[in-house]
Amino acid sequence: MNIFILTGAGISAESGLGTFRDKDGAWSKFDPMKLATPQGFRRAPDDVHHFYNMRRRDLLTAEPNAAHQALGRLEAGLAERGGELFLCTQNIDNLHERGGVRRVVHMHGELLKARCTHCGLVAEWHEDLAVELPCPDCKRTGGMRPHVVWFEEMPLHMDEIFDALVGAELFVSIGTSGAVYPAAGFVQSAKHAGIRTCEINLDPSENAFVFDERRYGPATELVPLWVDEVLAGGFPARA
Ligand code: BJW
Repeated sequence: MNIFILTGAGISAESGLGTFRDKDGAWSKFDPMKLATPQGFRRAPDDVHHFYNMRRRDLLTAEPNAAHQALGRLEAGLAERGGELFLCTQNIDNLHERGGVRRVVHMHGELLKARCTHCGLVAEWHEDLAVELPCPDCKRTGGMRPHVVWFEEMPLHMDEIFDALVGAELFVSIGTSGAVYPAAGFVQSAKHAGIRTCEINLDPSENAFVFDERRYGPATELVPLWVDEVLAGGFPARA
């Protein structure tokens, strides 16, 4: 079976990384228009660097949880059975990779990479970023930014993602509120392509009503159980 999984901040919540729109989420304390838009970065780059520097430091001490590890098991198990996992994440953390998934597509970028807006360099980056840091390649200052996708910017790898989505037999959304497009529209695209859809989340997402099947609870409990079911052949692609 070919499975397309979309993950969001909820899958990393039990690893201690905050979500965005939950009661204590980032957007309850900070203004996304100031910290997650190109205009916000132009107006107050120090504030944006501070926000991502804190999150980068948190990520470097976080560990993958049972849900990340179960998806690593799923990728290997599907491959043994002649199937494939396409894991598309909105998360900028690297916990899927560290949980054992070999191929992860980061549509909103990666926190452990930096990009130079002057020369386009994208480099691994584990340190704090600052306005005065020169680009390691072109040496100009003021252009280094986190390699993440802010509002009004085009998400990454969209052609590859849509090809995989329409080629899948099952679409599963895990730990995302369904508030941010284009990811929030994937379930509709899957439905139009006749693909079975399933949501696994703590609470119903904004587009919960579209899914064929819904399971609610913590990802660390529900995802390993669901993976066991799939690998035992008890979760067929068609309803
Ligand atoms: C648990 C749990 C546990 C908790 N177990 N579950 C219509 C169509 C197309 C586009 C748009 C549109 N309307 C508006 C737009 C534009 C915009 C958008 O969608 N805005 C909405 C707010 C309406 N989208 C964009 O701008 C995107 N670009 C784009 O569309 O390009 C085309 C374009 C170009 C020019 C002009 C206009 C369009 C880009 C979106 C970039 C998003 N960036 C962010 C921040 C950067 C990365 C970062 O800092 O990390 O990405 S915003 C933030 O939201 C972050 C996330 O990836 C993203 C999604 O959040 P997620 O993952 O769903 O988290 P939460 O907190 O919302 O939900 C967590 C869920 O987990 C909850 O449901 C909990 O219940 C659950 N949970 N604990 C299981 N233990």
